[in-house]
Amino acid sequence: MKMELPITEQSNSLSSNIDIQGSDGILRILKQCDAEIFNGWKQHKSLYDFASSLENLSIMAAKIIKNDRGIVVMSGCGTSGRLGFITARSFNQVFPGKFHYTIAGGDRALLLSTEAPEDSWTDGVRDLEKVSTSFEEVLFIGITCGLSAPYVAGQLDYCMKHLEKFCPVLLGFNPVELARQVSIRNWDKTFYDVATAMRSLGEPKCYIINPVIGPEPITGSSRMKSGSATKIILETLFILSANRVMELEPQCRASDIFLSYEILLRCTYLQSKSISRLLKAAGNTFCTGGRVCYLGRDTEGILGVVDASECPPTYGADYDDIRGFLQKSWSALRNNEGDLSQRGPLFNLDWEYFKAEVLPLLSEKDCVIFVGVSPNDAKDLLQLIQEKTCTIGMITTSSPENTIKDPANIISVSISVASEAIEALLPSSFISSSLFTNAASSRFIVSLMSGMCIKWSLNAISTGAHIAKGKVLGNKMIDLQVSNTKLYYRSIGIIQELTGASRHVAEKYLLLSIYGSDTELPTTDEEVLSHISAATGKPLIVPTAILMIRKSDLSVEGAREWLRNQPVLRKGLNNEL
Ligand code: F1P
Repeated sequence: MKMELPITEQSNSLSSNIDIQGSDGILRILKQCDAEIFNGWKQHKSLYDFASSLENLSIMAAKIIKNDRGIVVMSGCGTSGRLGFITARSFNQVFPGKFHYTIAGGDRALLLSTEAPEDSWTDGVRDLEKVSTSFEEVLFIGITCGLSAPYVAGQLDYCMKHLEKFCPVLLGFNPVELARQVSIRNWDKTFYDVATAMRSLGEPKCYIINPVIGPEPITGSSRMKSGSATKIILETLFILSANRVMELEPQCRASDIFLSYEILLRCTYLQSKSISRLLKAAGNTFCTGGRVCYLGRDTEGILGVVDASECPPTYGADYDDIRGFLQKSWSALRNNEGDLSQRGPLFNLDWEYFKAEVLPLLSEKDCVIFVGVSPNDAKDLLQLIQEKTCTIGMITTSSPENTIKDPANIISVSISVASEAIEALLPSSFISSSLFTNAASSRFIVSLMSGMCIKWSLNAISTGAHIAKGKVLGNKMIDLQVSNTKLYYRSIGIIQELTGASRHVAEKYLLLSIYGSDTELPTTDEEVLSHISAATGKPLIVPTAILMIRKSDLSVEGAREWLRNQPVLRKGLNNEL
């Protein structure tokens, strides 16, 4: 029997021709796909169906937050881990020291893709033990969009063995039946085994929050809709919990908070025209060999750094193609391991570093986008960048009455947030609480809201610019890094789908492309891990394999040469998919 593909790995019929759209068309498609976060997908339970589970969970979270020896730990791999980190960082402003995170590969993975540790269930257990050892009660939220990461599976399993201390929560976007059933190295369990064990235990011992939000606009790119839904769910949960800890009346409801995020989505796409101009500018930058730099500060700036960090694994981008810089750098991040800038140039995030090392290299083909920073906040830097004649963009959010006037020669995306969204996210009880002064509470909530709008805008720009560069065929990423088991098998699926080849043939050509030579190689679980290490860091592996199958007379070298001359694969295939 053929196994149904997990929904997070399926292709979205709304976006099947996204690669041949102009920037306005790309945005229209993204808007429709993002709407599925709230509308749901087919017969499955949607976000709103989880409102009461989240409200129950918020009672548990509030109890743990109130306990002097209780903490919340969020954990995940790649984007999921980064969003856990960002949420912990935000809510520590409300309840200092209560929110912790673990991420596969440690803090370097906040910036760089390090997918290999995602496959280690023992690393997950080790990291969880370390963070939780001195506490007596822990709410553990394991985030894995695909219900697939071994790192998270190990942690959830560990929690289930210690229910006297842990309340495990699985957050992801597939039904439990579609959790990953691939064996995990050195373990007798699969992700599916862990998820079904959690389901048998049931609430309130453990929670599974897994609304189905439909396939990603770029197949498998869970940084997009799944990442946004992760952010919405975590923030909703902790806004509810904060209300409970502070014993505020009236209590707000999860569905009201979801509704405000839904309004925020509309507010964001109401600016489609200006986002589209910025997307087009970033696309032109890529097509002429230029670079895109995000310059941001605080949470919005971190979202810029994260958006950029996801492009190398997703699109085979170079780290300098698109890069985020953050005012005050590592001290603004407030991460577990502190300042990592000594680890090499890619760990230098500071605006000062940008000014000294990047700015001198900029020219008219480059594009600099300020994220959450208004022209007045960066006057001097703005002027220096203007002198370099590069394209300048600026993404900000504001309440309707404070909308900034577009500065000359800048593509400005000013997302004006509707007051309805502010009201629901900022319940009156929150404002009048004694723990929170008015100004602090509204600043906090506004930063959550603008973060959401900024994430949607940046995802659209970086995705659209890579489409313009030819890194998407149909709606499939075709130049992904083959750097862990999930990505290895995803690559085989992409090759199969775009060539019609059998699984065996697709894997054969994948290996041919990795090793550059034509020998039959074994594909046992152990061997797959060594194929992954051989593939890690190598460019154009999947496009090379596709091309060799589609143009049967091409050698590996011939295919690589072909791609150097014509990076947009679909054009070279006469527009045929
Ligand atoms: C985790 C993840 C993704 C990343 C890539 C590899 O996925 O790191 O964030 O984009 O697909 O896997 P998941 O565990 O959240 O499904």
